[in-house]
Order: sequence, then structure tokens, then C-alpha cells
Amino acid sequence: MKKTLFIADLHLSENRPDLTALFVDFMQQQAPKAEALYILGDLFDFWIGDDERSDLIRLVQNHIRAMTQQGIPCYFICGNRDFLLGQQFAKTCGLQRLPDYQVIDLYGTQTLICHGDTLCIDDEKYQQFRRKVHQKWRQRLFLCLPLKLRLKIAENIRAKSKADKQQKPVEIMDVNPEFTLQIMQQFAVTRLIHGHTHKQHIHQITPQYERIVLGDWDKTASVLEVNELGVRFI
Ligand code: LP5
Ligand code: MN
Repeated sequence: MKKTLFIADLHLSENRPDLTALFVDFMQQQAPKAEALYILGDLFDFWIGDDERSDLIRLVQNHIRAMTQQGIPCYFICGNRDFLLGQQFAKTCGLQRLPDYQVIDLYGTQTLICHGDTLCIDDEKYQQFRRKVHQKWRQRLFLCLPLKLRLKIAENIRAKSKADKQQKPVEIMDVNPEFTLQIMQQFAVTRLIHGHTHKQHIHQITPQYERIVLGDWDKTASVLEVNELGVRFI
């Protein structure tokens, strides 16, 4: 039976070889059996520009290229940590970048996919930060800086984010339910798939509306399979 796979929040980094091993295993064992793979953001722990080189980056590109060369499309929606992943990276491995919100037809069900950070509107400090770092001129300026300086800035932002998160009430770091339903209605879908909050779950919001949250990767991978019968985590 045909199936489509969804993953998010792998947070791959040189510091977590265990996550890289999970990714490699997934790309070799499970991904090739799918008809398409969607990566819904935060594939990398953070991304400071396509000109960065590392063994990890090459390895990830090689595995994605192996899929796309077999004719299995791989799609990517950026996360709040790898929103700078650009066309250069994508072109090297045939990855297709999608906008923040995308509607896809999944075996007859119109499904909205996104990273999930845009739905956390009660986290005003984050939304303010997001608006700033998504400004094209700011991004272009940042990408002109030497890699070492970009890394330093990213480390500072990460430290500030970590400290801020400890002060924030947990509820504001989840999606706003009313806003989320509004967005689903705006895009005329009955199903939403997103990541970011790391709270893997299938929420039956109403008999009609369904919200599926992908989990992050840690000891195990979180992979959602969708086929004509429905959805399930594998
Ligand atoms: O990802 P997670 O779960 O840890 O936290 C997010 C929000 N945090 C972020 C920050 C990312 O983790 C780090 C991004 C690194 C990007 C590198 C490239 C930078 C390029 C800049 C291009 C112009 O997204 C966190 C949310 C949480 O999810 C839950 O939804 O709460 O948001 C924050 O914590 C944001 C803070 O509240 C505000 C941050 C202000 C930072 C100001 C910079 C200070 C240092 C500058 C030094 C030069
Ligand atoms: Mn995220």
C-alpha cells in the first residue's frame, strides 16, 4: 500500500551522533518504502547558512539525494531553528522547499502541514523574535557575516532562548487552539500535521477536525505514516 512519511524536530547536530544514527537508519530502512517524505522543520539543531561544511551536513545531503534519485520526493518546511536552510542546500540533494503553510492532498484528505511555531501565538516574545529574523534584509545581512561570527550570534540567541523558556508558562509554548482551528478553516482543511511542540499526539479536535503533532527524536525516532486507511505513528 502506498504511504507518505512525516518527520520533524530531529535536531541533528555533531554533538548527537545517536540522532544521526537514527536518521541514517530511517533513511535506509523506512524512507525508501514511502512514496514521499515530508520533513516539517528543525531537521538540524540550528542552521547558520548553506556555506557551512561538515561531515554531518554531507551525510544528510547524501541520504536525501539517495531518496530523490530513486524518484521519491523529499519536501522540507523550515523550522524555527533551520529557517536559513536555503536553495543551495536543497539543490545539492534535490530537496524541495515548501512555504510555511502548505496544503496537500493525502489520499483524498486535504491536509495542512507546517512546522507549528506560527501557531504558538501566545508566546509573544517568540513571535516578535520570529518576525525579526524572518525579515529578508536581516537574513541577507546575517549571511554576509563570517561563519565564526554567525556561530557566535546563534549561540547567543540559543542561550537567551533557553533562559527565556525557563521563565515562560508552559501553556504559551503550545499552539493556541482557537487560532489553530481558524487557520485550518482558512485553508479549508480537516487535517493538520505539525511539529515544534514535541508533544506527539493525534488530537481529534471535533469529529471533523484532526490535529496531528509529530514528536521530536531522542531515544527513538518519531515517524508518522499516512496511507489511504488513515494515520499512525510507526
Ligand atoms: O527551539 P526551542 O524549542 O528551543 O525554542 C523555540 C524558541 N526559540 C527559538 C530560538 C532557536 O532555538 C535558536 C535559533 C538559532 C538560529 C540561528 C540563526 C540565527 C539567524 C538570525 C538571522 C537574522 O526559536 C523559543 C520559544 C519556544 O520555541 C517554544 O515555542 O519560546 O523562543 C524564544 O525563546 C525566543 C525568546 O523569547 C526571544 C529571543 C530573543 C533573542 C535576542 C537575541 C539576543 C542575543 C543577540 C546577540 C547578538
Ligand atoms: Mn521547532
